[in-house]
Amino acid sequence: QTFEAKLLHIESRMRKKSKDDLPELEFFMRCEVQRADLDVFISSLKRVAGDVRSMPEEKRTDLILFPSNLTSFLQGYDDSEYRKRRAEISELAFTYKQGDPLPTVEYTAEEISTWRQIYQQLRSIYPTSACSQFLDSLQQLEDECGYGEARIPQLRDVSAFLKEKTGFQLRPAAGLLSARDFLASLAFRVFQCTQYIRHSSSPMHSPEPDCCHELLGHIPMLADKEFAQFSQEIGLASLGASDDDIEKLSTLYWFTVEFGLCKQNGEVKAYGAGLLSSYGELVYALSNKPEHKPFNPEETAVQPYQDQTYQPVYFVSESFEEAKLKLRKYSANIKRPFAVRYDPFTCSMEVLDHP
Ligand code: HBI
Ligand code: NLE
Ligand code: FE
Repeated sequence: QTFEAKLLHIESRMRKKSKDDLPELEFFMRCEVQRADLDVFISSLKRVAGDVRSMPEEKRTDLILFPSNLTSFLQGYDDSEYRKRRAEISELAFTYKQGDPLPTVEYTAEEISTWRQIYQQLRSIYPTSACSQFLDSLQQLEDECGYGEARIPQLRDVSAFLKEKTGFQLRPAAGLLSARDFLASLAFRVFQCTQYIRHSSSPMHSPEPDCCHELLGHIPMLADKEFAQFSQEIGLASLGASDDDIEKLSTLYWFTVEFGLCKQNGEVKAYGAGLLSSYGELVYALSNKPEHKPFNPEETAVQPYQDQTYQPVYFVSESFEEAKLKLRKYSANIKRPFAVRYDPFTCSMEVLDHP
């Protein structure tokens, strides 16, 4: 029996049936089929998959799901308590499904004390180190979204704030995702955030993302319209790109969104999230120790980078406007099998003809 089915989305993840089982690969798909073909469709899937389940009718939504297959997580910390806590918080992200309310975490006194220390130190140097867009957004987050040294803001509140400002929404992530998955979600104005906090022994720099990095580094920047647009455009450029191009876009992302510097009133300021969440690297990046080069996508995209310690080189943009225009020109030359246009009203992609 033949019929037509349109695959609208596919997402894979590792999932355990119960706590002590080995994780199995699970696929989550959204398809469009004629109602009359539905039973045949499901039974043909059953021939190739171990276990097929469909969503109950009332839970079927038109929301697009995002990939979240993890490449690596957990630094080799020697602290079993800490590892246990990380696993517990990561589990919230593993079991999260698109459309669920964002999970909240009750942070411990020790975790809040790490946050407080980071907040105090960074807050004192932001006025002289951070770009003006960051400072404006941080002020708003402090006024309207509970930011401050006393408590760690919850993703749920922050996501609602961002949605209002720039349409960005958050999704919990258990750790580092593959570059392709991470960039793809940016195309839909979805930002994947970790929820655990770095180990209390290294508050001033962590090689991995943690909630301090997401909340202090990324969120204030994503609340800026121009920057949100810039971030989404890197994501859009990644859709359908080859592995080589993903590697380049990922490097561009690294030297802009994570470690970018920009000029403001003749001074160099930080806008990269990896700098704005690390007191150690923020001070270092703006000192005369590292090299500063002008941002130029062709050159930046192939610059080797450091992901365990401070960068030897940073790229300086004249403005976000300039960075965006240069990135657009760069992206236009990426070869891909299809072109897409984002529809902000339905939050979905429209696939255009072959370019
Ligand atoms: N995953 N959760 C998470 N957070 C990131 O910032 C992140 C990632 N995966 C890949 C990645 N960043 C980098 O490769 C970017 O250069 C895309
Ligand atoms: N180095 C950053 C920090 O300490 O907050 C995190 C960078 C994540 C890519
Ligand atoms: Fe980051």
